Amino acid sequence: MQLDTFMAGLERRNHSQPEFLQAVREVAEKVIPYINAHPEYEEARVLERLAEPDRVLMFRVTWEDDEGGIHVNRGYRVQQSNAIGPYKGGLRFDPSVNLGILKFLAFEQVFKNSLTTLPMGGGKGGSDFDPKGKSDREVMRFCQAFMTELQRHIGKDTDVPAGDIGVGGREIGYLFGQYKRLRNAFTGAMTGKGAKWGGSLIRPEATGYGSVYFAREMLAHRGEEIAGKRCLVSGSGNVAQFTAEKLLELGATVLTLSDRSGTIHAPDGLTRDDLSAAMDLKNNRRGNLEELADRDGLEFHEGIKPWGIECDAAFPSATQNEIQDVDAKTLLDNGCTVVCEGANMPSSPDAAHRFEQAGIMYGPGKAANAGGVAISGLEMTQNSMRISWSREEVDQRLQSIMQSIHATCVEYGSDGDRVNYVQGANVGGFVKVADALMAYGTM
Ligand code: NDP
Ligand code: 2IT
Repeated sequence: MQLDTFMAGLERRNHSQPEFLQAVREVAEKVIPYINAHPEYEEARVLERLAEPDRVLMFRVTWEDDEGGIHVNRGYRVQQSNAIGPYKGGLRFDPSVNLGILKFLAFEQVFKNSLTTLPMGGGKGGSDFDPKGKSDREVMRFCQAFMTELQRHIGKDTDVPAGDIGVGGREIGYLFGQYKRLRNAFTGAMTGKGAKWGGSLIRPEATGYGSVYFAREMLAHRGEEIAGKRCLVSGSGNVAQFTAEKLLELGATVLTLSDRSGTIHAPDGLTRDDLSAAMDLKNNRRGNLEELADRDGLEFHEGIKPWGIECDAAFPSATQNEIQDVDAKTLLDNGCTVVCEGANMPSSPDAAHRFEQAGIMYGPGKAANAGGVAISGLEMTQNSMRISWSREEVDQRLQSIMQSIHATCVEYGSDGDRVNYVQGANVGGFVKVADALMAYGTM
């Protein structure tokens, strides 16, 4: 099997979806050599099948603003693969959302969910709705309209959505409330629910904490520790906040947070108070980070990303392609030896290749940020059992899942005394799903 031939076919059918093509190419680069060593996968066309979603749902969402104006948005759910469990993955509400972006995210999710060790297939959905500047009641009406259509396609054993960019606890509440009402059933058909209404403790923290646990594993494998490391964090949403929180707890220095307006830089490191102020600003007041510029010890750099600041470790936790090749070069020139992806596909292809070639500890998103969906999987378990585990129990399970993802990366990605985590995560995630497809025969 040839990478170029495979990609040429894919490009013909998906030419207007650059992010999807980027995500598939990254997997194919690592998986095709493995397939060539195991020809049964090639004969069964396993990679071709995985690159074509099981189905794509697209629908109109009509909702009314506070002044009575009518708005039309587009809703999506990409059900990529249920080979090893119900479709599972988040919903993204952002004006940039289109089919190609959701297909990239759904494709990534298949491999990520496989790595978690839990029985979850892959999916993703969302809308081009922009929650920014909308009142709570407008967001509620949008979520209710969105779920009025989506509810017929999801369910606890079918497809279990959760949050992503622009979808947090508030949105999950409105979405799940409408699901429950229309189906007259309280089931675990969504995750990320509030702890008082079926959610799991630690789910809000899980992606960020998990990302730091993964960095800790990469460092431990080289006999290093996270305490004392100077870290850049991008984003200031769910993933970034709890990445920063865990880094502070483990004795690292957090130099930055960022958002669409720019970067907050704390040359001596963010304090816990700074982080609390950022959380209050982003979660309760939904403002921009520049509002923190007048706090002691903080500088605000408008329109700038964090990557130019000297650091030991980078935790990109905002969005796709936020690290371009020039940023990767700067990070490496400045001595950065850890890149741990809290976001999905935050490194451009050139940037990712540069990190791989430099042999640094580069944890790709599908391994490093799998802690969020892993705890979603545990939320599904707790819902099915109708029990709730304690914080300690869930956190312990999160740590051991991140350890086992690291071990899978070592198993499939060892290269001399180094680990190529891109190779390890892609091949390690692929094998389980591929073997399931083989077991089912032609379908
Ligand atoms: P949030 O909506 O909570 O936060 C997103 C953050 O990233 C915000 O600070 C936002 O800025 C910033 N951001 C978004 N788009 C851009 C952009 N185009 N340019 C600059 N900054 C941007 O989302 P999450 O924290 O949940 O998600 C962040 C990333 O992590 C995404 O890639 C997501 O797919 C991934 N992820 C999320 C998981 C989860 O459980 N939530 C699990 C695994 C991965 P602003 O505040 O200005 O809007
Ligand atoms: O990208 C992701 O893994 C998520 N947004 C979380 C998905 C989930 O189902 O918890």
